[in-house]
Amino acid sequence: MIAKQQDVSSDVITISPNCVALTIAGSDPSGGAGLQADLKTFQQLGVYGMAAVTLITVQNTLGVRRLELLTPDLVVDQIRAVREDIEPLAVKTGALGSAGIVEAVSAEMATVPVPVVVDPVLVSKHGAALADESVMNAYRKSLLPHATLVTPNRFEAEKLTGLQVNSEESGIKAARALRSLGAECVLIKMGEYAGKSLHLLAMGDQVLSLWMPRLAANNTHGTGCILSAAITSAFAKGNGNVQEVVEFGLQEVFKAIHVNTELGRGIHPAEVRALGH
Ligand code: PXL
Repeated sequence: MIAKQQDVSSDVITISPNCVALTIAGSDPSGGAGLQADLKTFQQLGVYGMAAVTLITVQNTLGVRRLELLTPDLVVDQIRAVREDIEPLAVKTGALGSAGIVEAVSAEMATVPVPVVVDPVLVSKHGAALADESVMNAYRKSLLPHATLVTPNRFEAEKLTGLQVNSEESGIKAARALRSLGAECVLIKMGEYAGKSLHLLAMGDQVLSLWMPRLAANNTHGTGCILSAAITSAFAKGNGNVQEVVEFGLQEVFKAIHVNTELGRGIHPAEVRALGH
């Protein structure tokens, strides 16, 4: 039987061409982190998402079992193909995996005229190393000078600066040091202090301490990716005020942790649910 064709012309919506973002990141097949979290976050926040893959993880909510890197030229080819056709209005980088990929992506970022959010996925929020010293060096030398905003956790801030980061004061010093490495703005995710969650935002000569209530929740898988993706979405929508986009991102993560997915037997994923279903 042939279905009757429906008149859908009244259902066609046109999206603003100004709402396109690109993530350059690794795959998490369980959907909680990596490029999957980025794309879902873009979508929920009204941004058309594109993704260039850097690496593939084999993981679920219990942990990562395997990791395979793509070659730097394959990563670059994806970025160029996309940009020749659809120029994003903001870009974010997630897990890049090797010094070669960091350097190749950095050379592409040098030609990007829009905000670049760099989430340096180097050390897990529990302190486990995810990248070796050569990757660290490549971030320092090649990618940070192209970052509009870099969003390390406190362990990543330590690795990138060589400074100890274990207090608000030492975090402020590290944030300034990261700016002097070339990042325009810096957001350090400090974790829990005095029962609250602390983020330090360095812009120009200023370093702001941003405090949020701390939630005792188990659905925090992917929150780092969600934060940088939400910030990238706000940039893609045309907000150039860094403090505003960072505060927007922090609110979205706070709300995403309230979405109790209860999925998986490990750390449950957080999820942005801005569309109301
Ligand atoms: O949240 C950091 C991160 C980024 N990218 C990928 C990941 C993870 C953490 O699991 O798997 C692909």
